[in-house]
Amino acid sequence: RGKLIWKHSGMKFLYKEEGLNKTAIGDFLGERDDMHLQILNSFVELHEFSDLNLVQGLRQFLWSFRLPGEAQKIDRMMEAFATRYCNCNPTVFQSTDTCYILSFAIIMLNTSLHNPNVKDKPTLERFISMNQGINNGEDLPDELLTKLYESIQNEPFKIPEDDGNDLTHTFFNPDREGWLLKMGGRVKTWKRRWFILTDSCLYYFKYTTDKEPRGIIPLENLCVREIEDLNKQYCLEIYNPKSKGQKIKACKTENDGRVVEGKHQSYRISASTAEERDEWIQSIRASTSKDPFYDLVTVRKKKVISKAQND
Ligand code: 4IP
Repeated sequence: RGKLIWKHSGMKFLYKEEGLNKTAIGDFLGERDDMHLQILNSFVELHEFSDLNLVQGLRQFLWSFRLPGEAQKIDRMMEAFATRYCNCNPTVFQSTDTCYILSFAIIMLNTSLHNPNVKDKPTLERFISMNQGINNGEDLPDELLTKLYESIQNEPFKIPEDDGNDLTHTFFNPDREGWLLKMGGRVKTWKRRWFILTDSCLYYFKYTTDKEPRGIIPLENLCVREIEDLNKQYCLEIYNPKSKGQKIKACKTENDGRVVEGKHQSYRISASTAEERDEWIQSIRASTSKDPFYDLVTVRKKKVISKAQND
């Protein structure tokens, strides 16, 4: 009993004490063993979410500590949050998974709307359509999603000790565009092409104003490295580390306009300065390393949508 009382006052201390390092609290609460899980649950139970909408609940929760950077820790904390929110508001969602998925969608929306580096701002309509089917196969009411969207639009989350290493930055995908020289696949001619990197895909165009790309290289499962070339300076290479000697899955446009499969075993690309090459390598790397947070949410989405289909 004494232990329990100690635990409870210890919890209140984490919850109430001003000036405690919120990064340390986040790391501590995210640990996996039973003791830490119990502490996490007790900590989350000190939050009162009754009659708060999900954004209001998240505002309170995300201000009480700083979310750690590790995906599994975030998963445990968001799970505890969703469970508590649903206990406080039992009629809003059909399952805690729904609440969990929507919480992530809101955190990502916050990033997209308020991070100046994100150019493509999602509209309310897109936010609604992105969340179709997440209520165990059914749609959440438009009024609810509209309210949550507007709340984020009007006021971003306040996040403690923002040192650039939190979720709002993790969800930001770097984009890059510029002129580069590319070597052909079978015929090794160098062509100057306008490259655009977006959504883990590399597109190249003959002219910056072209609507259709000449080629598209999906970067999933590919790697990038610096490489020496006898004829060109500042080269990088995009290659598949697992299937050497095989063609990379990509597509290109022939001179007669037909779209065909790419013929490259690797893509050799030359930049005009070492700095530019390094920036491209960095951006390509960032977009090929899959974001672990998307995986967390994807798994749940599949679960709640297929649950409904099997019912
Ligand atoms: C072409 O050489 C161009 O370099 C193409 O680049 C390239 O296609 C061809 O490679 C290569 O044969 P010529 O124009 O001198 O014939 P682009 O399409 O940018 O014009 P890639 O696949 O690099 O786009 P292969 O693999 O089709 O031979």
